[in-house]
Formats: sequence, C-alpha cells, structure tokens
Amino acid sequence: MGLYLLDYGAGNVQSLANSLTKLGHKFTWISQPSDFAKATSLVFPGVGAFETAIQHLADRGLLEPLREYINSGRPYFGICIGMQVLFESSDESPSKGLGIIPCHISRFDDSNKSVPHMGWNTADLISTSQASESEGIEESSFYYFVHSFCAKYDYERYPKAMEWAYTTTQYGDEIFVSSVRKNNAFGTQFHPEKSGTAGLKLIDEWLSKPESSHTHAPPSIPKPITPRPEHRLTKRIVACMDVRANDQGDLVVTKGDQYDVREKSTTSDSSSIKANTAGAVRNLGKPVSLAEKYYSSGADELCLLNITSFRHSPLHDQPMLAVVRAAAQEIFVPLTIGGGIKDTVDPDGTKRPALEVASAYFRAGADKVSIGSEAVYAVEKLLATGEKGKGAIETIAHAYGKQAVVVSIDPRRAYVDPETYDGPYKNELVYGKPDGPETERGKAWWYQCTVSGGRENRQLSVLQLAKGVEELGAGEILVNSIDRDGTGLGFDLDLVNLVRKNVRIPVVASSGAGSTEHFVDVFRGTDVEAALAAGIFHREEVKIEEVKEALIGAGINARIVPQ
Ligand code: 1PR
Repeated sequence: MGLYLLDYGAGNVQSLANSLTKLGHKFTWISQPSDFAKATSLVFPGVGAFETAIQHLADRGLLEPLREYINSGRPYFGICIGMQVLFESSDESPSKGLGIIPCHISRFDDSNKSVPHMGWNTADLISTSQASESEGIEESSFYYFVHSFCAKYDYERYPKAMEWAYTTTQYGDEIFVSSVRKNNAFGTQFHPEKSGTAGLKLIDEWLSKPESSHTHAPPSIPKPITPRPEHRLTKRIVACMDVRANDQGDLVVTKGDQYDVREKSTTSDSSSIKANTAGAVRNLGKPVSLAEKYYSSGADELCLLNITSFRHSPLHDQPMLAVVRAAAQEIFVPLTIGGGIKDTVDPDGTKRPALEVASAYFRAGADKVSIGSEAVYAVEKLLATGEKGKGAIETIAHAYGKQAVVVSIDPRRAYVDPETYDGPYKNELVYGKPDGPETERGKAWWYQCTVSGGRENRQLSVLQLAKGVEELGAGEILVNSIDRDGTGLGFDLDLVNLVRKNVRIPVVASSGAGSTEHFVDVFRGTDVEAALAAGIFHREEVKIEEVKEALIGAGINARIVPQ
C-alpha cells in the first residue's frame, strides 16, 4: 500500500525519485502489473517519447492496469508523457493513448519559433475559483517545460476534453493545456521535479493531500482565451562545469582559455616553451558543491562536461556517473551531461552503444546528454553517404525524445584572405570585423568544426554541422567558440546568429561571457533561447543573480529565484 511510481523503462525517471526523496516521501516502483492493486496513489513521470512510452507499457503488460488504476478513482499524477498518455492519440506516434481525455496531441508550429518548447514558462489557471482548491500551481511562478508536442487549447473542437484543462500556457502565439485535472487525475505538461522550489512545493502539496481531496468536481467550463502579445518563456542562464581528473586523479571543475585548461607557467625562460602550456590543471572547485551553489543562485540549467571522457573506466564505473548521481540528488533544475556520449568499448572488450552510455547517465539523473565529436562524424557521414538512423543522435532521440539530445559544437575561426579565397565556405565568410587577433587583421573567416575538444580541425563548417544535426534529430544546439572561450570578450554574436538563423531548434550561446552586459548583448543581438557561462561564475566575478537582474533591467524575460 502507499505511493507508487511508474517507470516504463526508457525515460529519465530518476529526477522525480530524487525530488521525492528530498521531500521525505517514501515510494515503491511499479515493477509488475499486480503492483497497481497495492497503490493508493500513483505518479507517472513519463519523460521521453510518446510512442516509446506506450510501446514499453504495452510490452510490459502495464497499459491496461494503468487505465484500470485511473478509472478506479485512486489519485493519479502524470508528468509530461504521463499526462499525454491520458489523451487519445499524438502526432508523435501511431500508437494510441489511453483515450481518457478525448483529444489529439499535436506538434507545435515551428514556422515562427523554435521547437521543442524548452525552458521556464508560466501556467495560468483557467478559472480563478480553482485557486481555492489549488494544486499548488502559482501563476507568478515559472515551471520547466521541454516538449515538441502538446494538447492545443481548442475549446470549440474539443469541448469535452477542454473541461480537463486546469492551466494553459502560451508559447509563441499558440496556447496549450499545461495541466489537466478532473476527478482523481491530475497531470502537468511541465516538469515539477525540474522546476526548482516552485516545482518541489507542487509535488509536496499533491502528495500531502488526503486521498479524499483528490476528487475534483465540477470541471472547468471551457472558454475562449486570447493570446497575449508575447509569451512568458524566459531566457535561460546555464552554468557550465568542465570536469576532468587533475594530476592527482581527483575530479575537479576546471576552466581553460581557448580550451587549454592548464595553468600558464610563470617562467620567463624562453627555452621552456613546453612548460608554458604544461602547468597544473586549473582547479576551480568540486563539481557537486559548485552545482549546488549554482542551483541555489538561480541557474536555470546546469551542464557538466566530462572533458577527458575518463577513457579507461568501464561504463558502469565511470567517475562522472557518480558525480551526476550526487549532483542530481540536490539540484532540481535540468542537468545536461556531455563528453564521451558515443559508442564505447569497456576495458574488457564489452561494447557499449551510445544509447547505453546515454541511458546510464539518464538513470543517474541527467536530463539531457550533449554530444560533441560524435555529432561531427555523424554529419560528415550524412553529407558523404546520406546515411542516417543508427547513430548516437538518432538512437538516443528515438528512445528519450529529441529534447534530451543536445549537440555541443566546438568551432574555431578559420581565417582566409577575402580577396583570394575561393573555397567551399565563401558564402559563409564573415567580413570586415575588427575583432580577432592582431595577426589576422584584414582577413575574413569561416567557422570550422573541430573534434576532441578542439585538438583536431575537420573540413566541416558550423553551418553544415548545425543543419546536419537538426536533420538527424538533435533537440538543441550548444554553440561554443574556441576563439572566445575563457577570454571574457563577450559572446561571438556573428557565430551565434549564424546558427540561430539557420535551424529551428533551440540554441544556447556559449563562450566569452565576461560581464552581465554580455548576456544582455547576446539576447538583444540574437534570438537565442539561452546563454551559458563558466569562468565568470567559477571565479565569482559575476553572480547568476546579477545576470538575471541585468536582464530584467534591460526588459528581457528572466526567472528570478526568491532567496
Ligand atoms: O567530444 O562528445 O566527448 O564532448 C566533449 C565535450 O567537452 C564537448 O562539449 C567540448 O565542448 C568539451 N570540451 C572538450 N575539451 C574541452 C576543453 O576545455 N579543453 N570544454 C572542453 C569546452 C567549453 C564550454 C565552456 C564555455 C564557456 N568547454 O562549455 O564552458 O566556453 O566558458 P567561459 O564562459 O569561461 O568563456 P565529446
């Protein structure tokens, strides 16, 4: 008897488990159909893809028991896919949902905005009278959404289904149902387990209610809702931690200048050029304690990059998995893990496909994985042979949804003489800009992709890579810049705009932030959804709270966390 959680076996459910543990709620996993009979309340944190969820539930004999459970009148809380399964069908999949809510789930229109809808947005109660028996949703709070498909709020076409609508949210000019509530069932399209303290409060309130308070009647009366001039989706601020083993073997957060993470030697001896780049690995702190610090300062997302990929450990002993596990227990905003997400081989010869590597990180508590070098190779293959479908991006996106797959690009400017250059990237050249090193003045450049943390240049431009990974099914692009990394000169707006204007998935600008103004510049000068920084946060030159205040002062929508 008691609280049960449903895991369909291919989604990241660890985040919800962590939030329940943090809140002190005990729970049991549903592992077989007969467990449903023992549940007095049930939470289904369905992160991932609709089709995978339905198929896995059906294959494990859990779909019908789930329907019976919900129809039995016992409390049900579905999150994201856990809410969407209540509906009839989805553009995402030929498989049918439970059909409890008579409405179709459709894809967002990406003609005038990025899809997935990713980030912090508000949830507006349909009726103010609902506030009195609230589910803990506050209109002043922001909640974390990540999805490409939604139940559009359409009370004329689906009047019965819209009775279920408890809150709506606007993205672009589309209004969708962001939570549903009727009788014993409640569901949110957003992720309360990833929505910081606002989300934890919501979960706690739902779990703390007596069973009798979970019966809701009468339902809301559907009514027209006019879109506002602008949605409330905020610009995200991401704190990034590059993690590697230092020379003593401890995992530390480090930070390079243009990807060189070692201290510069202080020697002036001109014969020791080697020593100039061979100092100790910079140690800026411990990954888990820094992650906790950034979470409480209001970071909207955290990113942990394994920049040495700890090549010699078997997958299940990867030191980075332990870091992710520990961080995920304490932080309740999205966590992206990058570095080494590719097909690997354990030291004993066991092959680990990229999907298995990613799954290990998702089980440890990651919400997204970030793919670097492997994405470059995949696009090179795509351009050379047209081959796609079996790589890391595609297999992970198929199982976990494209929103879980970030591609991290590490470009470097390739300078050319604009008078004489007649190479394949002449349509991508950036001309006449005063920035760049003294030695390259007067030259133009294109943005060249690299692999292995910038160690190797490839004959592939950023534009080719960005378009290619979008075609392969990536859900977001992180645009680093080796030229700007660690320099504090500000984001490379030419680079960021190049990517932003050529793809329809969310883009994160990275590298070069040196002041709060640089964040304002990147959001004014480009349409990116998020901006990432590392060095200035690690060295405490700028606090995340100060960045948010600067954004709000400049009229840019940002999420402030009450301290
Ligand atoms: O190729 O899939 O194994 O992924 C490796 C990942 O590790 C990639 O995401 C790559 O960017 C990252 N990486 C590899 N080597 C380094 C290095 O520094 N030597 N870190 C590295 C890259 C770049 C940013 C950085 C921003 C902001 N870090 O994430 O945090 O530039 O810095 P700033 O605000 O201080 O300017 P794979």
